[in-house]
Amino acid sequence: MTSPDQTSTPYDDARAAAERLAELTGVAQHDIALVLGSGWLPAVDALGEATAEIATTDLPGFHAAGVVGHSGRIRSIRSGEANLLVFLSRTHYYEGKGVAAVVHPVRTAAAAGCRAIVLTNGCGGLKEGWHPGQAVLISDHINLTGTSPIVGANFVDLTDLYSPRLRGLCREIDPDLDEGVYVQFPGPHYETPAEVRMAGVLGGQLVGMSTTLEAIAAREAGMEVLGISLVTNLAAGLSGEPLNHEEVLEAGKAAASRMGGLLSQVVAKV
Ligand code: 8IG
Repeated sequence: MTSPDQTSTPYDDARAAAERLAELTGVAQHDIALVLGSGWLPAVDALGEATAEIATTDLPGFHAAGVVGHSGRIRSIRSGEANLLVFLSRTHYYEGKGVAAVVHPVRTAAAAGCRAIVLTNGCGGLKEGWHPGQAVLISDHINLTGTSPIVGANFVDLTDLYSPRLRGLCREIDPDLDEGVYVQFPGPHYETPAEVRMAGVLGGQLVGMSTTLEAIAAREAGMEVLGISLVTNLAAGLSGEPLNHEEVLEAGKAAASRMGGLLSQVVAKV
């Protein structure tokens, strides 16, 4: 990665990345950002033709992708009147590169002009009746990482973090979409069955390793936030089977066309 100089803030770094993004893609301003989580990559083609595709490492401040199924690329897609900025991968908290690295794409998207961001992820589901391959809207979150992307006395309000307006638009598209509270564990190990029960007691229905820090940074930057989880597995201890990452990728493939349809209809309405 390019190492920013000592005096630059994360916001300066994001502005520098957004400037380079505009040069490399030829797109002066982007409108809506999407971050594709585990299992969501196959849905990207439904969003439209790529105007440009670059490697995250072409931009200052980005690290190489660390997970199979996360490709380390950024695609600019023209969709109707909107320019979509699609991150085909994310940096996870468990990679140990720091919280600023986790939210750098979010801040770059804001600096590039995006007024809304769609954060997707693959996760474990707790609610009875949910099945692998099902999309669930994130209604709220519990951040169990013990940290924040915000440094300093900036007391950002997180009431209605996950936009009721955007969730409403999603339910106009698919009235069957359920909602749940997303609990971010630090990972990279999956939860124990006892921790899954704890998440349920705390009021969670979705367990994962991403999204909450990005949502906070997006709110700080003034973007509207939509969170959509793909339940790729029943949370540990609920299915009688061990968890594995291949199952996640399989659930994504199986759900790809439905998720692609949902995302393309959502961005048309945002
Ligand atoms: I995909 O069951 C996926 N990511 N923490 N727990 C956690 N993260 C996940 C899970 C899960 N499934």
